[in-house]
Amino acid sequence: MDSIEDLAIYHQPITDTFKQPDSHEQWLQLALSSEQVKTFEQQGFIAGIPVLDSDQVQCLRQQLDRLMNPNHPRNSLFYEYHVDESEDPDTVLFHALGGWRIEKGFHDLLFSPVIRMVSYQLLASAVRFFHDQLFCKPPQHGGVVSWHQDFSYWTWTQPMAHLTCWIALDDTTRDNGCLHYIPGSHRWGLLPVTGLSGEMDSVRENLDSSQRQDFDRQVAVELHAGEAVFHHPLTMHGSFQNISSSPRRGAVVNLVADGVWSNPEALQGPGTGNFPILPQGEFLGGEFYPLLFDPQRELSGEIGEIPLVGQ
Ligand SMILES: O=C(O)CCC(=O)C(=O)O
Repeated sequence: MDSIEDLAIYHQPITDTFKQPDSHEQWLQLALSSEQVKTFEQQGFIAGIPVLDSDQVQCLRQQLDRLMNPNHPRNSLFYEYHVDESEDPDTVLFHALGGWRIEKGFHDLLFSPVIRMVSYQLLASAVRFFHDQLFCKPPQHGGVVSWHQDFSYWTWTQPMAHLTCWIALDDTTRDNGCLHYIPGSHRWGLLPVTGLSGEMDSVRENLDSSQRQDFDRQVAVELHAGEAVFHHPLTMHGSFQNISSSPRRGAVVNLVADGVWSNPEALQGPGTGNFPILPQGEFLGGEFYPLLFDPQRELSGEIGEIPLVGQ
């Protein structure tokens, strides 16, 4: 593999980091229970799903250290790369999209069998990769991610059939800036964008009185390293600053149902960076949007026993 090879050309795992199931029974063992699927439907998220073992966490942490170095030989492949350059490089606040093109562990994370199976259940459809993200908050750093709904940034793809899987690479706690959610907010509809950085609660001004009551019932989702939380594209979520003495690192895999199409006419202004946006009306597919789970192929058509959203 040469130094600038783009890993996006591989639409299957490149390493043995994530062993793939080879029978229907093995897939079934990874599936959420019907209670967990109901919880997702009621709350708009389901937390504490084990995705990585400790070796996989270690492997991704090492590769993340490399990705955070702006001199990485494949840095130009990121879709977006944001570092707070005024900070010391060891304590930098980091948000980037596109790590899957650059480091093998983050490429193969897309093919985590748990992510593949759970996304199938929560999208109730064949699953395509949308994009990935890395969110790292160094020790004792502001790093607020204001309350938001992911779909408010994704209207350039339609219809809304999206899912987020946020994976902890450190134990996440209230002190180090774990994710917070508003249960039931996925039923609020799409609210205007109020921004990701800055004032944590700016969204509050757009809420009606019943939404404000929900807003006050926000919950912190603390995770062990290697666990994930899956959330609906309209679920309101955000994270407070890291006031602890250790980093809070997270990897995100964003997914779509197969059949979602590109709608760049909805994009306003700059800000899409190096994102591989397809022409208007084209179905997401091709090099940058691999198919991750096809129930007909993986489950040989025997899909009846697996609980899905909407059943
Ligand atoms: O990692 C964070 O604190 C924010 C993550 C987030 O907003 C997201 O994955 O949609």
